[in-house]
Amino acid sequence: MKTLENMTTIEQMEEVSAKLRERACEVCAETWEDRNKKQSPHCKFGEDGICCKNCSMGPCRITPRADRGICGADAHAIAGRNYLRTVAAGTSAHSDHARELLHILHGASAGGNYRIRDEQKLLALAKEYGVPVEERDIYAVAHEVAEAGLAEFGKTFGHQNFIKRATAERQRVWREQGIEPRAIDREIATSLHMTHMGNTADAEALIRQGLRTSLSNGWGGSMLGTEVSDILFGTPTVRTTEGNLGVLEADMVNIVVHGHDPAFSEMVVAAAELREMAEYAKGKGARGINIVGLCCTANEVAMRHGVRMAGNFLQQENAILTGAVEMMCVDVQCIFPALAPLSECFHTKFVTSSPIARIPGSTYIEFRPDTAFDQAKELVKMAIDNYQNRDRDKVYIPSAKQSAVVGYPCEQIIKHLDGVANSRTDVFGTYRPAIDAIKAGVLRGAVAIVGCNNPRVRPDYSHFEIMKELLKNDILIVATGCAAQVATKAGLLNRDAKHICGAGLRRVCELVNIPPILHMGACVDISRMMLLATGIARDWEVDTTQIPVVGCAPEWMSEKAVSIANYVVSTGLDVYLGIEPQVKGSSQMMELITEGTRKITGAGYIINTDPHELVKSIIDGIEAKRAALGI
Ligand code: BF8
Ligand code: SF4
Repeated sequence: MKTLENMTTIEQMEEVSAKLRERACEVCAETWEDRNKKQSPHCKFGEDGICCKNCSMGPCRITPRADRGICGADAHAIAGRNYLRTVAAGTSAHSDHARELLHILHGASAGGNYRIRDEQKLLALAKEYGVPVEERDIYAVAHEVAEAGLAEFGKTFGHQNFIKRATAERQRVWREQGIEPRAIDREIATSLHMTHMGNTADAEALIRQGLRTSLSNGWGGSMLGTEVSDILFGTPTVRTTEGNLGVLEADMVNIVVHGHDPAFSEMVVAAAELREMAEYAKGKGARGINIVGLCCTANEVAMRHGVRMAGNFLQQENAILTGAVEMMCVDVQCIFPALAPLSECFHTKFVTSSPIARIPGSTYIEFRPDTAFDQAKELVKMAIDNYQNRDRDKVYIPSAKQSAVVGYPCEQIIKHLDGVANSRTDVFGTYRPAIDAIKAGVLRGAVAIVGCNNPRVRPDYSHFEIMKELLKNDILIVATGCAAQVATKAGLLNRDAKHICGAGLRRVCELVNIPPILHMGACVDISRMMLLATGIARDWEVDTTQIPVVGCAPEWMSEKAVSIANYVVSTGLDVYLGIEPQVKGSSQMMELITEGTRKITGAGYIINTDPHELVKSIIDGIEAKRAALGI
């Protein structure tokens, strides 16, 4: 029987990082640790959100001597505007990712680079959009669905289509509170307009627009991104894979795909799997091609192909520091510009592919849907050719890796639950078995752990501590993004991890044959979590805000994370944050994000930078929800 001893601890992960950092010194390279030191202490005005440079009379900063900017904007207006701009930027990133995918769907064809992999999902979406399907070619349907999806970005009137998927109560709340999301681009533009010099100075109005904009992400852009990825590349299914830097191979051509948009990585993975490429690699003295993922791309390709995962956000430099990576190819988001100079210290080719993420010092090969597969083959060949340039003396591949079970979109969760209740025909396709387990107290509730890692706290540590404690307390975890990668590296996505769970959760894991942390995908897939919470609430016949399910981002850092946190709160789920949002300089904003939103959506943030205190408040929060439901 395995125990926690079989897990990889944070100390062990840190030991590996320290060794790799030493190597960085040897090759005169910098890492985020070095740059973090130089940036510390951080600018207090920025940290508190009270620096405004929205016009060139500024920048203006709020100090004890100056309680208003030149135009008269106070700390609340400035912090509120900065916060709303953050939500808008995060919304734009997720939504633009979806837009790219919709264009690819629009160009998909039977003989082309991109094809339909999940017809059922496409037909279901067509039905939702009112696109006729009878006696039509599947690609004609796909193109019309893509047009309908693209229309969500700039629709002249009305609201996001997917909000109809929410509970009736949620829809009522959004309508009555005036935060139903309109066109995605409109919400982003409105946010930028409201925060332009001389416009909104009222913190609550800025918060409300933040909620509305975020809803156009969670129940708009992100949800579209997930739907279209599933249609084009297949809805993920349960697979076993491995994670951490030990997945790099000493005698193979190592290619790392990093970023977010699966349109790129899918092609590179497909090209790397070609027999001709394997033969070519052998001809160059390698045992074969080893393709691995980083960050959210890792989650995407692991869930759909079982591709192994090299690590999360703060591990991106470590991958190159192994000296064993022939090529790192990236698309968009969460890519350190530092990878370019770092790659130059090794033989690694650093390839950028999107006009959205241009990085000096990289090899830029713009990826185009019509030539995607040929371009991917060229890239793989380029990586193979680079194998001979690897300096064996510079190679250090840490041995640490863990096996992981991944690929639990809502469809798979339901399927597994059905397995438990297969003798009861009345529960087919529902979350009722999970609800029964929660009602009986076998499971106390569920937490969605999401987000990045962040040098502001000990990286990965908060995730790990919170996860262990929740599992011990019979709380099921669903995870995405870099949080899911922490669980992978630690070994918590292993079915054997049930042994560190409380008796109730362990029993459920055994019965359903699942790990105690369900990997639901990339950050864009937090939309899946919204549908999961909605499905549970619906089958329970309550609203999402009542169920003992919450969100937690222990080490978040990106603008996308702020947009996500806002749509999770808008969906009625409390969000527990381990990093403080940059609004501390405004008492009104602090009140609004923790309490004020409760009056609007029924949920808010609970912030605590101590992971042990944070997890205690999560457990208390879940127990309070249970008590309110009378269970
Ligand atoms: O979208 S968790 S560091 S990789 S932002 Fe980025 Fe954060 Fe990782 Fe994915 Ni999400
Ligand atoms: Fe200063 Fe107002 Fe201009 Fe901001 S908008 S920089 S507070 S004058």
